[in-house]
Amino acid sequence: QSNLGLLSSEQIELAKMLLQMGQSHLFQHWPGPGVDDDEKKGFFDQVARLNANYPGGLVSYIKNARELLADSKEGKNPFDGFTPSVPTGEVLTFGDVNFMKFEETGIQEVGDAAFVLVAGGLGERLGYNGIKVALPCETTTGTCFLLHYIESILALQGASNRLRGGENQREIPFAIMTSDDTHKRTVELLESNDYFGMKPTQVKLLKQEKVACLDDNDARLAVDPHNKYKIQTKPHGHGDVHSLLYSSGLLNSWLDAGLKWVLFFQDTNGLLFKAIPASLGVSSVRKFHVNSLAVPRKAKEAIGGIAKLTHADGRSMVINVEYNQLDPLLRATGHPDGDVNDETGYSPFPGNINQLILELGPYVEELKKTRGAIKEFVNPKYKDASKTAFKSSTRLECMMQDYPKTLPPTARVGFTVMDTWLGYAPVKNNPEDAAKVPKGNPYHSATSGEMAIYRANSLILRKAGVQIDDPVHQVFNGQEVEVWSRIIWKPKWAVTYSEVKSKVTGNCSISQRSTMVINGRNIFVEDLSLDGALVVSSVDDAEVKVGGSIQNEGWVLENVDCKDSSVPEEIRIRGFRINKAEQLEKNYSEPGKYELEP
Ligand code: UGB
Repeated sequence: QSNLGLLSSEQIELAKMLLQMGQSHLFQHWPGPGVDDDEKKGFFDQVARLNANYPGGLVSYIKNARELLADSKEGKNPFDGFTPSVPTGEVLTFGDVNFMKFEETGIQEVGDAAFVLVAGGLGERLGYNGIKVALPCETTTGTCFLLHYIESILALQGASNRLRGGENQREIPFAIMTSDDTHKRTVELLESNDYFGMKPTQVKLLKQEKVACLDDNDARLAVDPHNKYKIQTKPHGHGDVHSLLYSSGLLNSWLDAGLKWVLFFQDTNGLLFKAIPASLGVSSVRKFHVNSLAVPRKAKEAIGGIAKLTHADGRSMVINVEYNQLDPLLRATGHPDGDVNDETGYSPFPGNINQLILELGPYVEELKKTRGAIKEFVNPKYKDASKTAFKSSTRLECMMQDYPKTLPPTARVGFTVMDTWLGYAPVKNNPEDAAKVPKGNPYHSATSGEMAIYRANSLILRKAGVQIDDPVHQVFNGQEVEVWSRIIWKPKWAVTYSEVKSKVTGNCSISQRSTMVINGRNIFVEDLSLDGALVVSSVDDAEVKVGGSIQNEGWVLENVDCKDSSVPEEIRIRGFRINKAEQLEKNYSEPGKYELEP
């Protein structure tokens, strides 16, 4: 107590609260008054922040932690009483009549949507030194994830506004959740690139705070090993996005502006926008309050499984079961082999890709009750079987896909499954770990993420009638991948499959070693035969017909060793660089009608 002499009344209240909550150890090694007074004040500033940033303050945090730690010690199954089964959802088949109808509806709806990117994670598994959204999603054009996301949202906005006509034009809001690990660099990336063409007022950054670490089962808060006047903190998880959207007032402002949908997505999926129009169409047609996007899942893949959980008392919900919990849950409920593939070669449970589409009205109603608090969990690593001590401090965590857990049974919770090639290719694993992924399971590396974009674009053009060569197999950073023609189009060229189809006509062919970059809205590919590299750019008012036979040395992929530190990190983590030997490059910067003939 004698240590607290110079403190304000607010700080004294915080100190009393900590003492009442069994946290006296935090003050144990404090010297007497007059020594380190600034540091002591700094300590209380941090306590005040931790207290303010958790619903119910530190008292609730410590109480919740004690309960969850006791359950964990007891080995209590969080799904106790629930039996998992495979739910049914909407299954999309790319390019069929249904798919195109859903896309059409999606474009009608997208002007009433807001997009939310969760980008507070450091990407420990990837081990990249920068922020993940600054990584190129592909190196043909060098477009980084954040630029790609913004271009995609602007292209959807353009498509929606063309449909709406002169009045009722929309600017689609874009919120980004950052953390102390990513905030500054995300702001710098946006500001140094003029927000990648978006209006700065369209973009809102919400920074999540870390939560206090816990040293033992009594939820004693951990002192920072490097500073005795600081509590050690760690990230609380992507689930924070809900409380931040609520407390920032953004959700209400979106509701007031007449918006209907909120679309959540993660930091490194270069394919995601290809499936957005159709999936939003599904939400609208099926009247889903919650729509989780999913892909076929390989057993033990590090993505959650979407399951229907039915309780002995009759309750049931469709929810993500996280990848580390699916196997024990299955084993505990009569599936002795746990998380395994069935005769299709995939897990029967669709894989959660953590893209969620929520209907705004019911979402706001629910958050009025919960203030965005999401069911938490704790995952301590115990020193031994007595489960009394931890190997290192732990903390409570929460996940954004657990939002439906508090919803009443009347809520319409559904999901939409699409082909992996169309919608999911995240960049999460470093080259060494990716090379160790069991054969047949996806690598989720920078290499596979980039190759997946070429593959998807090739398959889409193939479906639209372009003759595209089969891929070749190559090994980069110890990972064998399919290498398709390097075809890239900017989102403004086409946001739906029917738009792609309207822009490629006649007899077109593209060889496997070719590269094609389309950077313009009104570029029409007709009777093109490409064997080499072609880069076409145009302003919106220029209409360009691209055709004829083009042949040159093209752009060649050259192997790079992931350990070669003379090569920039963003290149060496993919194991190849592009040698731009020769290309036909055209830029139409004035309005008008043009024909590109070689
Ligand atoms: N993120 C934050 O914004 N804040 C945080 O505190 C933590 C993360 P990871 P994870 O689709 O591949 C998720 O680490 O959590 C952001 C799903 O839970 O990449 O292991 C972070 O920046 C899982 O069910 O993934 O697994 C990133 O954008 C499965 O769907 C996002 O949250 C898996 O993703 C995800 O963080 C997947």
